[in-house]
Amino acid sequence: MSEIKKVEIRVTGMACAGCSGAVERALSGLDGVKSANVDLARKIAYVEYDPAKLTLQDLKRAVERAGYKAA
Ligand SMILES: [Cu+2]
Repeated sequence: MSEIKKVEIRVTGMACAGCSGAVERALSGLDGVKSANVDLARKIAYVEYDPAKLTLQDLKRAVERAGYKAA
């Protein structure tokens, strides 16, 4: 069993709760993501994921596919 990693990803381009919900769904839908919570006011996505299945880069790509910028 591999260790779960926690990261904070800065997400820009979100304007409302619909946006943060879309980012959460994009991240949660990835195989290997245990949890994804987006703080709209702080513009940060808090993600717990399995590094054996995904990289940080994969998480950022999912955010960008949903239409937002990840840093
Ligand atoms: Cu929105």
